[in-house]
Amino acid sequence: MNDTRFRSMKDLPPAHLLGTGTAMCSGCGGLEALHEIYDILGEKSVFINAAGCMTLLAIYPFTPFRGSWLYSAMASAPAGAQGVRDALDILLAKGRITPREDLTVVVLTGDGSAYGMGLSATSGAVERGLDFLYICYDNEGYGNTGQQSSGATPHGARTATDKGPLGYLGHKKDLFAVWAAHRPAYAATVVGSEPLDLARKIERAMSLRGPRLILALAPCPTGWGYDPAETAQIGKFAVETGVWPLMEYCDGKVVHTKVPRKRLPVEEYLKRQGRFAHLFHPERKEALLREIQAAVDARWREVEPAG
Ligand SMILES: Cc1ncc(C[n+]2csc(CCOP(=O)(O)OP(=O)(O)O)c2C)c(N)n1
Ligand code: SF4
Ligand SMILES: [Mg+2]
Repeated sequence: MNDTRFRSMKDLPPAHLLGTGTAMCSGCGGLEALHEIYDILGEKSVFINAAGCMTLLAIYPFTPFRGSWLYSAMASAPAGAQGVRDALDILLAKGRITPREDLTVVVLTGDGSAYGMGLSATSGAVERGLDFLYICYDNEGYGNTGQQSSGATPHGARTATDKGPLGYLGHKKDLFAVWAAHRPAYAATVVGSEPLDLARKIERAMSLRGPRLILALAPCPTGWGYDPAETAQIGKFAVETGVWPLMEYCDGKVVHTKVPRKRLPVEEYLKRQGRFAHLFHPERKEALLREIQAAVDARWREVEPAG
């Protein structure tokens, strides 16, 4: 709210997410995706934000959003969304607001909540058919507290809690598949560096009702160890190497929305990030590099035409 171009709230451009001059890192891929999403979603929305990096966007009583914003505990954002949706429905039923004044209920959460602490509340909300948009910006770790490993951390990545020679020994959970197994109204993966694909998916999600997931890869210069200027490039390499498949689920079917014509070696993505530097220095960890590549190849085997 420090932008001096605007003297009052009325001067603000419609549906634009303002910079706040807060503690967000430059080059934040989560913020890049959120900007793009909000430009389409607009101000007729109410955000329920699980504690994480994006919570730093708000400095009470201000937020950069022109709509409403609530902050929740890490595990509770979907439960908060249920309460807000119920309250809006009661206001509608009583005629205290018109359908035109209704708001889109949005959960905004990091991966620590989405893949872990908040998963049970999320599963319950999807099971109940809650009408909400669920945006997870996935920076693959507990970023706000120093990038500890989460259920979204990729195999082999070094984090604050996995500093050993092979990095994180676990495997990234497939949250998209977890959602799809719940048969939601919609689920999609996106990344800010593919804005057209992202925009189409947000528009599609907005045209539907019920539980809708937008899972955004969020390249994180601070936690992943790369120059903030390279965020868009890192996002593109995630897609071109096949590490981050762009896809959507609707009506029981999964569709890949962008299949790389010729997938690049996964190394092209890994070698640009400090969290994977131990795979290349002081000597190459060939077995682990092969294992990571093989997992990505196996993931794509059913999608790519043979030969
Ligand atoms: C129950 C609970 N444990 C720990 C914290 C401290 N905490 C605040 S933000 C955060 C990291 C959340 O990680 P994620 O959901 O991935 O969001 P990110 O910080 O990466 O944006 C943690 C651990 C908390 N708020 N609540
Ligand atoms: S730690 Fe990562 S996700 Fe969090 S604000 Fe910084 S760049 Fe964004
Ligand atoms: Mg995170």
